[in-house]
Amino acid sequence: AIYFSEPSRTFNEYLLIPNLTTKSCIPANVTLKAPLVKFNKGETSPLQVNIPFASAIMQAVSDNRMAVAMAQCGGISFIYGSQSVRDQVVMVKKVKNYKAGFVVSRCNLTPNHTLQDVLHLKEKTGYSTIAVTEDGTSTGKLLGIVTSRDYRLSRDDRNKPISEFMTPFSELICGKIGITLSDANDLIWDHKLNCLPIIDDTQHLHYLVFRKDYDRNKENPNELLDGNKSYVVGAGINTRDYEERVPALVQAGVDILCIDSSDGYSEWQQETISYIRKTYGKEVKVGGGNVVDKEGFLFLAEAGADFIKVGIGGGSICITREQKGIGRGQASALIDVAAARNEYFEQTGVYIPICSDGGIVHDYHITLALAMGADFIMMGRYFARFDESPTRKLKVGNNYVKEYWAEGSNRARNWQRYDLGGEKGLVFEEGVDSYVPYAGSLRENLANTISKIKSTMCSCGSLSISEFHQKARLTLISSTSLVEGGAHDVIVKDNQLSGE
Ligand code: MZP
Repeated sequence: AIYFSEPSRTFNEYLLIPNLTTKSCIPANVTLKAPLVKFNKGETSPLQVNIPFASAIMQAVSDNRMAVAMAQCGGISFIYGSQSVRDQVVMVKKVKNYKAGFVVSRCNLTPNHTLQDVLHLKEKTGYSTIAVTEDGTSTGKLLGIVTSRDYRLSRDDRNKPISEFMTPFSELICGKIGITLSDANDLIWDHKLNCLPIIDDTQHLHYLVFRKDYDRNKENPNELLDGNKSYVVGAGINTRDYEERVPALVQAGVDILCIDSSDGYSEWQQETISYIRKTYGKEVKVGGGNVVDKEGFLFLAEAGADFIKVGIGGGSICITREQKGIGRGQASALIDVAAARNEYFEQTGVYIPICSDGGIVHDYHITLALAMGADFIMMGRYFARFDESPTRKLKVGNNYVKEYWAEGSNRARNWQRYDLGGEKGLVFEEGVDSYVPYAGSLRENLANTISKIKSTMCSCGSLSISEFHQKARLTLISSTSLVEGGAHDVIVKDNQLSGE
């Protein structure tokens, strides 16, 4: 046997050391743009994300709804492949055909109707948001909307025209796409997010977002969000049915593929990539993985992968290490693969982005992964907690939770992810079925995470991820300094103790 001299390390064992922060190094100047696919020295990647986040290729994480939300936030989802080709294609098409703007309900009023008319219509239909159009028809020009907030504010002004209290279209930008206001129910203004949450008939939550700086010359909401362009979306594939799945996904307009496997250092992946290259040349982008060392990286790089995913056994729901005894601490895996990627770049002039997949527990782990050389980060648990994930929200005890199950659990039965040839089927489980604490909306949580990352990057004197790769200085921590890192030697107040 060959023994690695260094132990297998995790993110928890590292910290960043600050560099000089220059005056221009402020969060507003930091860009988190990241390459998704390989590119030659001096060029830029043909596919990039504005934030270095990918949602995991999992049933409990990445469906079409998550994919749209991720794309709207500047990241990317890889729609899970553990479903029929047909169902996966439907999801990809839903993302690609997603149209910005919103359809006006059949229950409209004109600006000259009164608040009394609004209340009457509300009573009759149950809708608490009413669209106001020029002529009161659903196809008429949209002038604004009246929400339940307006009714509350203006109870005494029942005879005043709507125009006095409606939210004009000029202040409205529609984050929702595809449902009619008439499909919506139970609308309550969200003061914190400054937007109007809408739940459609499939119980999915959408938002109408209001923005003050809206360009008044542009009246068509369709023109406002991202033009006729469609959202970028990825999809997971496997090494069994790729001759059927890949053409169907390509036809549906998928932007990038990723071979979804717990162990990517295999001839099966080489064959799959080679099929894609033979059939589509460089046109169709495909990532490979997962690997945890230089050998695995080089194998997939030579096989032609456009990006390479790193991580075995570190996922929050993963029991591969317990079941099979393979894997590697995520930090060690990443550090090794990043070094191999840099060496490969120096030798060939080809930069292959690497994605750190799984094992992110705290937001700062994301920053550490970027510092260690990851170009983007794939997460499951993180995204499963949000409204946009495809799973049920439940109340367990006094807490709200969302379901989150592993691809190698009996629930998902994604045997292709663990396929090593031979018989089809999942022989033993490599993951668990679990709950994660419900955490609210993707957008709000992402904004918080991103501000932490940017702030740390400023402390480390870096304005971009590539600069961070070069400048970051990391230190291993001892177990005693780990204690020093949390609140210690004080009595931490909580509501019960302090009586607040
Ligand atoms: P995490 O973000 O929840 O820690 O990890 C998500 C990652 O765990 C996924 O992207 C995938 O690589 C991995 N995963 C998914 N299912 C299993 C399993 O059944 C698994 N063991 O390890």
